[in-house]
Order: sequence, then C-alpha cells, then structure tokens
Amino acid sequence: MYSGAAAAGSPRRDFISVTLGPEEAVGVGGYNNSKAWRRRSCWRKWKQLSRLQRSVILFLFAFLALCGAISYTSMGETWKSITNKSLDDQRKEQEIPRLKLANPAVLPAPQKADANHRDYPELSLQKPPKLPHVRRGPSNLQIKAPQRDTRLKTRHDTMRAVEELVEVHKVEKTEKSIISWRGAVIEPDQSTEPPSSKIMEPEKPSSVEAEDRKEAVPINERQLAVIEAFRHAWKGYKDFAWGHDELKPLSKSYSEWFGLGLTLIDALDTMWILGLKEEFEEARKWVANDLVFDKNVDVNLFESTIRILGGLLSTYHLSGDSLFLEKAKDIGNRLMPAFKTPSKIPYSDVNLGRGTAHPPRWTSDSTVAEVTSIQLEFRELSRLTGDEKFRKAVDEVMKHVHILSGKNDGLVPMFINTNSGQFTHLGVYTLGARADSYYEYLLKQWIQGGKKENELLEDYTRAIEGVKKHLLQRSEPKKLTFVGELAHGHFSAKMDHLVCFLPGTLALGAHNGLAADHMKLAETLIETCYQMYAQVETGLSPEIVHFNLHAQKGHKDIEIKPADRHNLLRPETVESLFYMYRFTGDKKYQDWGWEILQNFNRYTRVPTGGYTSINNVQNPSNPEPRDKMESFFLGETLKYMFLLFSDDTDLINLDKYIFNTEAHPLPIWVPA
Ligand code: DMJ
Repeated sequence: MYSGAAAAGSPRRDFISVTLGPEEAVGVGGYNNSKAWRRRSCWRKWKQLSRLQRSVILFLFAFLALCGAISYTSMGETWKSITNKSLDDQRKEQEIPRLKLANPAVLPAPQKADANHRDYPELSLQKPPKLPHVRRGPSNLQIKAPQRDTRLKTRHDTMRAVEELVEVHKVEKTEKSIISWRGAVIEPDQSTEPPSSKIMEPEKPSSVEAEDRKEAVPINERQLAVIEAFRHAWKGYKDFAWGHDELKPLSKSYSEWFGLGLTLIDALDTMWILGLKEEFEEARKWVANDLVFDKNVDVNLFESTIRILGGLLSTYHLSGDSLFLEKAKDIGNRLMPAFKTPSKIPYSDVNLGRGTAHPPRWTSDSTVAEVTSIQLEFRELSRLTGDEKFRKAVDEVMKHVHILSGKNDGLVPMFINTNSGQFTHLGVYTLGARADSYYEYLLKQWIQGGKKENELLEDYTRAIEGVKKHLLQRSEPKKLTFVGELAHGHFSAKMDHLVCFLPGTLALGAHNGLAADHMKLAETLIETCYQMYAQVETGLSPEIVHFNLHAQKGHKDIEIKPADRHNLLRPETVESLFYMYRFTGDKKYQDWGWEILQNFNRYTRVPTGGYTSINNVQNPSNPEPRDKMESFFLGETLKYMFLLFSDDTDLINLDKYIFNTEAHPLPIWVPA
C-alpha cells in the first residue's frame, strides 16, 4: 500500500495519496502483468484522480524533469573538469622527465637507458612521453635547414653578448660575464640546392634544439685578450688594407697575392667564433658587393682552396648565410680546370677568369702536400651542392697516391709530376714544408667521411709508423723528442715550425680511436714545440730549428741558423696546444699558449694597428719587423688561441667538426 493523496471527501490536504486496490497487488487474483493491462490500469487510476491531484502530479513531474536537466548539465561540467585535470596531471608528470631529457648535461648515453629509468622511476611505469621535437645532440654533426630568422637572431644574440661582455670587462675587470655560444649548427639554407642524397643524407636538427642543449660558458680574461688582439689586427687591416690580400702594418699599406681580399675571407669564421658582430657584418658586405672571382688572375690551387674555399664553406656553415655558399660554388667551379692534366694530378696554378691552369714556370711538378690537402674542401662542396665532380676529382688524387710507389714506410716524397703522375725527387722525406698536410688530411678525410674510408686510415697509420722508424730522434741536453728529415738515407736534425701541426693531429687520431701511443707521442712532441718558443730570446719560435744530437757545454737543445730566424706569426704550435688541451684538460697547455700570445704582443704588435712578421726571434731589442701580417694570423693563430683558452668543448665541438689545414671548421658527415 502506498498512501500519498487525500482521500476523497476528506479535508483538502497538500499531499497526494495513491491507494492501490487489491487487484493491483502482486500475487492476488492471478498475476496479469501484460503491457496492455498495465497501461489500462494506470489510465484508469489517472482518471480517478481529481484535477488538482493531476495538476500537482504533472507539476511535480515537470519540476523533477527540470531539476534533472540542470543537474545533468552541471555534472557534465564537473566530470569534464575532473577528466581534464587528470590529463593535465599526466602531462605534468611527463613534463619532468621531458625537461630533463632536453638537457644534454643529464642525458644518458643511449645504451645507458636503464640508468635513466633508475633516476626517474615513473618513466619506467608508463609509456615514454612523445617528445615534442627534442632530440639529443649526436656525436656527429647534424645538419639542418632551420628558419633563417632564428639563425640570424641566434647569431646576433651571441654577438651582442660578446660586445656587452667586452664593455663590462672594460668597466669592471673583476666581474665575470657570460657568453652563451649558440653557433656551430650547420645549416644548408633552404634556398640553396639540397645535398645530394646519393652522397649523404644528413640529419636535420633545429637550431632551437642546439640552443637548448647549450649551457652558458663564461668567457674568460684570456679569451678577451684574444678578442682585443684580433680587433687590433683588424683595425690595421681595415684602415690600410681593406679588401686587399695582406696588411703591411708598418708602411700602412697592403700587398696583393691573388687580389681577392685574402685576409678578410680567412678571418670571417674567426670573427663569427669570437662573436665580433660589427666586423663580421662589414666584411660580409664586402663579400656581397666586392668579391669577384671572374678576374684574369693566377691563383695557387692549394692556397686558394684552403683559405678561400675553406673559409667560405665554414662561414656558410657557421652563419647559415647562403651568400657564402654561392661564393664557394663560384670559386670551386673556377678551380676545376686545375685537374685537367694527363695524370689527373692537378696543376699548381689556375687562372680564375680564363679557366686555364698550368704548373709553375720552371717545372711540371706539383707539391705533394698541395695536391693532397684540398680534399676536405672539395668533398664538402660536393656534399653541399650535390655535384659529384668536385669530390671525384680530389678522390682520384688520393686513390692514385695510395698505390703509388716511391714511399718509404708510408712517408711520401715532396713532389709529384702532373704528366706522369709519379713522385719525383725521390729519397727526401719530411713532415715539414711540401709534405706536412698530406699526413694531416689522411686522418682528417677519414674522420670527415665517418671513418669508413680504410685506405686513408691505412696510409695514415703506416706513415706514423714511418715517422717513428725514420724521423724521430731525441735532442741533448733536454732529450726533447723531435721529428727530423731524411735525405737519401741521411738523417738531418732539422725541424720546421710547420711540423708542429703533428702533435695536434696525433691527438685527434687517438681521440678517434687510434693507438694510445699516438697520444704519448703527441705529448712529447708538443713539449718540443713549446721549447722551440721557450728556449728563444723573444719567446717566439723561428721558422726552422736544428736540434743538438750531442751534449755540448753551454749549448741548448735548439740551434737557429741566421736564414731561419724569422717568425711569420704561424699557427701550428697553438693549433696543437688547442687539441692537447681539449683532449687532456691539462692547463699547462693553456699557460704555454698564453705565454706565446704575450710574446706576440710584445714583439710583433704594431701600435697603429696590425701585427707583423719579424726577421729575428733572437733579438728582443730589435726583432726586425718584416712589415707583413699573413692572413693565417687572423684565420688560424688567433682562432686557435681563442679556442685553446675556452673551456667550452662545444665551441667547435671536435666530434662534430674537422678543421681544414687553414683552421676553417667543416662538418664531420653523419655516419650512415
Ligand atoms: C697555412 O696556410 C696552413 O696552415 C698551411 O697548412 C701551412 N701554412 C700556413 C700556416 O703556417
């Protein structure tokens, strides 16, 4: 029984009573639960109600329906927000590891993924979040095509930071400032032809990723001193030699070699690395408006390749500015006639405007170092343009030299004939002038190409064995290990300053997995190269030294002949110091470099701007300035100094870049 409404005749009440008759009771009078019966029964009951009761019931139904609708809506909102919150929470949970993963400093090596799970156990419980376009920095360089604006902004930010830094330094020397290097991202411009997929398929990170990975590293006093030295040298060049090949700082004029603004081009990437924005922009304008290769001018294939082609390519890579690639393509094409020889061993000289090439007037020989030290640049040009002709031409030279007879345990003679393709002047072996960078480029090409070209490695390791067997000796009294020369079976204790590239190259090889004794040899040789400075009156090395093989009273290890006592502001020792510091972290290498910079400042700096080569490193009171600043002083010497003093291993990361023999960094190709 259910009672809710007032019985008929009873006083009016504000409630409804529903009385069910016995026939509706379950189980009484037989059970009839058909739909029709139920419908009829309900209808009958409804009819029996008063109008008021029916109105109240209808009102109640309407009211309940309304309440139901309202509560449904609000519950839906609540549910939705609960659902959203839990998604947000999930995202936040994922955000923590994501941020950490974006920071390379805490990035585990791929094979140590478990360690990461230990650090962030929640990651192991769920499916790893999909990272929004954040990638780890690879051990090899990744090549990308990002937005131009981002690149420019990045470059300008960096340069502004340096400028501010220099200002701060002037005002308050003790206050350390921060420079955040964000460069070092190779970026083929989207408007240029993409690299041929046949040659290489580069990975493409974004510059933003590169920025995210980079921790700010403080620039230090010594680096600022290098910036100051560069600015001083640049001032001289700008005031007296703008757009010409070399500054003559004393006569406040210039000299021409190729008439192609050699110093300016050689210095472009140094300015980028040092963060010298204004200077870079000004130089860029000159390249855009005044650098013309369509000239009736003879250039040396090797020198123009390592300084101009190399300089343009590396500046293109650092800046992402396609102007430099266009110029590189232009000169690359104009140098190609050099390879049209009977043997395919290139001539030494090319006329850029006429498209003709020839050997020097007195011989049909080329220098071995010259024909085997243009490969990094031409191979890179092929990779960037997709045009294989550049690479084919220089690879052919290497293949030819690989099988050529006349080597002595991997050591090569100094000359090669462009007609016969044979070595000439057999029997003389040196790691100095005319052979030096042959050895350097064997290793560097092998690294550039992803360590796959075994013939290059084979030639390099055999040559180092040849050096050990035939050219290494120890001096007296200090027992300095040095690299001499071999002439028709006779050992000469002569060593060019040029040979001081070798410790750096050996260290680079060891870093790339070659024998540990290469590193040991690098350590002993760099000590010798340093002594070539330290034992001299000005603290600057001469061009050539002779080592004493026998102890003599009152004699040092090093003897200098009058004809050899000049210093051309060469880079090789600071270059090797840079590699040694990068790979060992031993601060003595920085200190040695610092001494050398101070001595350059003391004896070669010209007050009105620029630095000069000197004739006599043994006379501190009159080092006899030569009135010439070589382009490699800005292209190499000061660049390597700046890098040597830096503690930022990502400032031209040696696992991503390979320096050409003129200190222009080119990318190491991503291994397939
Ligand atoms: C530079 O042009 C290059 O480093 C080359 O390999 C040797 N000579 C000068 C620097 O000394």
